[in-house]
Amino acid sequence: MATITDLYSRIIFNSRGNETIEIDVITDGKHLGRAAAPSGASVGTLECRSFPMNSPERAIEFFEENKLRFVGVKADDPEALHSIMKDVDPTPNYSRLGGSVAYALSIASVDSAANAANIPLFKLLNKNGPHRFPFPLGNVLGGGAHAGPGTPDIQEVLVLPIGADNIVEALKTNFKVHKEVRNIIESYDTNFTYGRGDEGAWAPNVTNDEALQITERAIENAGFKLGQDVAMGIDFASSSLWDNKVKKYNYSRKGKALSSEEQIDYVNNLIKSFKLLYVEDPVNEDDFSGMSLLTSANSGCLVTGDDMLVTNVSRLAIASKHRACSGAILKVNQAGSLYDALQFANGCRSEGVTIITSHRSGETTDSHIAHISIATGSKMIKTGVLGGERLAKLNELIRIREYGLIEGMAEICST
Ligand code: 2PG
Ligand code: MG
Repeated sequence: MATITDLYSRIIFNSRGNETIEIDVITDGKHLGRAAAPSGASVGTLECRSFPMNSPERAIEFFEENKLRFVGVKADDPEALHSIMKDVDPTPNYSRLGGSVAYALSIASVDSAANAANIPLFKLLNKNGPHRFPFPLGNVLGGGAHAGPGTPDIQEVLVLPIGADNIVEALKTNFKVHKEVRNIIESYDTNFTYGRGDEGAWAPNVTNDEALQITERAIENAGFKLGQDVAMGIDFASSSLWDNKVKKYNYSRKGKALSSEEQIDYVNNLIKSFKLLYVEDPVNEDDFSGMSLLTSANSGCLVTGDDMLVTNVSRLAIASKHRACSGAILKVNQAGSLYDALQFANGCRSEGVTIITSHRSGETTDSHIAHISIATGSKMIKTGVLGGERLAKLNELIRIREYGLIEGMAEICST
């Protein structure tokens, strides 16, 4: 059983060129575990605080002052680590320690324990399985908080290779559609310069509806059948569109505003028109009733909470009461420590809510979420299509094949 003997921290840079925290955990004097925290651009109000006083430097200082408290802890025990973190910082949102430290420390710790035991991380986190590959949910065209003016208000148009038999085929499918999307964009946006947003999705000057039409055509042009080989999804990131003063969704880039009822009609129509298998945050983060209407009307579509649930068990409890979500995004850094996120995953499983493990728009080249997605029984992993920091996770899934421990892809259509 690996015991923590040394800890080191530093500031490194993420894919947006912003500062983030990286932590090294050493167990038994020799086994290195390392993790760095990601960060979001469309951030849920109730996510934990990334850094104390918004300062990565302050986060490092505070960690260094307190790090000896973690020496001697069993590195494979996320709960033990969590209880010391809570002792050091009893605030509910990690406002003293910083969610980035909670993230990096808790993941570096299990990373080190897995190295010490010479087993893959997913196996350390979930010994008995079942272990299945998640389907990669790929962002092919986007706008919103992840791209500049002129791009769609909708944050992400996503593709899901539901016909793929294995992870390599699934990844190839997403790459093919992503390439084809670029070809089709050229006929819509004649000034298109192949610009891409924070997550590697194309960022053209097109309307929301055009973005969806382009993706639908790209799927067909790439030789796939919509709804059979490849399904489409949308992350509306609606809280970024919601104007609480006038109680409307502000599609400002396209010059319109929708009431709550109109937004629900719009989403329902899109689900039907594009056979969407997945919609994320289709209404603002506090509209549990609106979400519930969408969930009950669309049994074939995963109506998923991201900013609504913020990987938080109390939010999941409210959502469950309303039967608001059939899917839940799991982002460890929204919750703080790995233990918090694993508790959330347990809650989702007992409520029958499908888990989708997700990256953030600001990422590092860490690949741990590939393992976390398998360990939590996630049906999908949402981690983009292109960009080094996205491929780090996708390529790790390919390496995981070599352990021979995993039998196949998750079952997607369980809604
Ligand atoms: C989201 C994420 C990832 P961000 O909204 O789902 O795609 O974006 O990390 O900016 O919150
Ligand atoms: Mg989201």
